[in-house]
Formats: sequence, structure tokens, C-alpha cells
Amino acid sequence: MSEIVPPEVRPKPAVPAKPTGISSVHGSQGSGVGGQGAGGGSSLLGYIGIDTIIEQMRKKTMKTGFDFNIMVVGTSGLGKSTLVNTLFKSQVSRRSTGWSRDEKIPRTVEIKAVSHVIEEGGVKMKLTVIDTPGFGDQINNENCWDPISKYINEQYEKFLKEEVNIARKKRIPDTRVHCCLYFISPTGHSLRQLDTEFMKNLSRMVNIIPVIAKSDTLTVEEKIEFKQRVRKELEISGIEFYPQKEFDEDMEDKSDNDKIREAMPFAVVGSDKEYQVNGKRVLGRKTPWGVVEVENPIHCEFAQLRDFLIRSHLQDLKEVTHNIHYETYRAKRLNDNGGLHPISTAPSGDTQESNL
Ligand SMILES: Nc1nc2c(ncn2[C@@H]2O[C@H](COP(=O)(O)OP(=O)(O)OP(=O)(O)O)[C@@H](O)[C@H]2O)c(=O)[nH]1
Ligand SMILES: [Mg+2]
Repeated sequence: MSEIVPPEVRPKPAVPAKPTGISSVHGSQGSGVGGQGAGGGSSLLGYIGIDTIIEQMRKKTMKTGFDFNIMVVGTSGLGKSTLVNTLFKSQVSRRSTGWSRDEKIPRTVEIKAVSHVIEEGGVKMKLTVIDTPGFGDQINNENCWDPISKYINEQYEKFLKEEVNIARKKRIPDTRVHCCLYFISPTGHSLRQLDTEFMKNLSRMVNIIPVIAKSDTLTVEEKIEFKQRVRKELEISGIEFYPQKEFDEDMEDKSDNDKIREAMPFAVVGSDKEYQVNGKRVLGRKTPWGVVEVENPIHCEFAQLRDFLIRSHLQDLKEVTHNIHYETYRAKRLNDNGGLHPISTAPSGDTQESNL
């Protein structure tokens, strides 16, 4: 990734090698030149400091920060905008997205990106959530994914345009969609044809993460059964959702990702309202029989989804976006363009600028 790649080799290392006084190591082991460094304490098997790359990368990332962009899509009224608010108001940032506490979230009518720069432990992340209008309530829903795929491609195009510039920016603002949360209606039945078609189309250009919306409307058994059915139907339809099996790098990766794939699609509940439960303020949905707590893993899988997106797979989502989805777009685009001519972009509507 542009911002988290190892820093270039420089004459002076950012982190001093330790222990000091190690001279360079030439030739094969045991050639007898050890112990010639200043202080005489080094040997051929002495510490070189390769592991300091981690510290160097950490420092670099802390300085530059990084972008992470999540898009929410799905049919109308499934709680997409609510979940955007939930993400920002939950432990991700404890901030609000602009609606006041009692304001009702209006129906989304255009693609809208909301960003917050979140800082933790000295690391800055610009989290952008791209909210999209719900679809599926037209008589003809054919190609209803066009505005979404157009937006995704526009961000690739913007990045490509910056990359092929002769005077390139040191850090290209990354507005590319790193993952797309696809909201599935909690019907308890099957996926609708529109869902499978939509996901199939989009999974070729972006990381798709299916989620079951409004899971508080399902009983525990219904939820388990519905999740199983959705997984099966996704497999039958050949929809590759993230983390894609073909990109597992080794057995450890495969075993970790298998567990996640078996837990998907995460059944979430969204809310931006806070209630007092056992002396603590929690985000939740108040019902006559109690509060459904959004961040309580016993009540729903929102916290699991958030940890998966941010704590365990953020870097991988960015890498798959860059190395697979963007690369596919880039290769096609340069091929179509003869690979030589300057590329012109149409103005891309609602876009974001990095303010990191
Ligand atoms: N039961 C339940 N209701 C929810 C949940 N999330 C949102 N809602 C309610 O569902 C309604 C629609 O929520 P929105 O967030 O506007 O849905 P949307 O998907 O953004 O809708 P569009 O913008 O029309 O696509 C609101 O009344 C929300 O309060 C949930 O997890 N469970
Ligand atoms: Mg909405």
C-alpha cells in the first residue's frame, strides 16, 4: 500500500541499529571477519537490525496516517444510514455524524461520504463511510447497481490519474472503496435474486462483506438458520465475498479466515440512540421488553463486524483493494487506452479529499 510500504533505504536509518559497532557482513557464515567492528563486540551472527523495519514502518505510518473507506449498500430502509451513525458513535470514534439525538434519519437520496479523522496511540486514520441510497423499490430494478459501480470506478480512476501524473503527489489521497457492506433483508427466507445479482456484479470490483440487517427481528434459531442459508446460497451463486478463499496466503491465514467465513454474514443491529443500562450509557434500541445493546456481543454481531473491519483485517482489505481490484481496473484501463495516452476523468460528483 502506498502509505504502509517499507520506507526507502536511506543513508541514515531512522532507528539506530543495535547493538552498535556491527560492521557489515560479507560472504558466507564463518569466514572469519567477525569481531572487526568498533568495540570488537560484533560477530557475523550479530544483530543486524532487520526487525527494526517494523518500528520504522510504525513511525512512518504515524507520521502519514492512512485512509480507510467503507461503503454501505442494500435495498431501501434496511438501516444503512443508521449503521453509519452507529459506527461513528460506537467505540470507533464516539462522535456523531451530524444528526441531533432525536432527529430521525432521513431517507438517503444521493451517495454521500462522511469522514472523521480518528487518532489513537498517535496513529491517525481518516475513516470515511460512504452512504448510498437504497434500491429495489422501482418496478424495474435492472442495473440498479450502476450508480454504485460508477462511484467505485471513479475513485479508481482518480487514483490512477494521480499515479500516472508526471509530478506525482508524495502521498496519493486514497478515496478507493476498501469494503462494501451489503445489507441483506432479515426475511429468514432466501436471498432475493436482486441481492445475488447485485453482489455478483460488485464482487468483481470491490471487497463485498454481506451483513444481515436489523437482526433484532430474528430469533436466535432463525438467525443461525438464516446465516447458514445465506452462506450456502452465496456459494451456489458463486459469489466471492471478502475474505476471498483464493487470497488466503498460508495455512494460518486460511484457518483464521475460515473461522470468519463460517461466522458470516454478521447479523447486526444499528442505532445512534444511547440508553442507561446497568449504570452505563450504551447504544441501543429500546423495546418494551428491554434494550437491544448494539455493542453487546450477546445481543448482536456489530462489535464482531467492527473488530473484523478495523482490528484484524483493515490492512488486508486495503491490500486486496490495491493489489487485486484496483490492479484489475488499472490494467483494463491502460489496455483500453493503449497504455500511453493521458487519461481524462469526468468530474466525479461527491468525492472526498484527504485531510490527513
Ligand atoms: N429493528 C431495527 N430497526 C432498524 C435498525 N436499523 C435501523 N432501523 C430503523 O429502520 C428505519 C430505516 O433506517 P435507515 O437507516 O434510514 O435505513 P436506510 O437503509 O439508510 O434507508 P434508505 O436511505 O432509504 O436506503 C429507521 O426507522 C431505523 O430506525 C435495526 O438494526 N433494527
Ligand atoms: Mg439511508
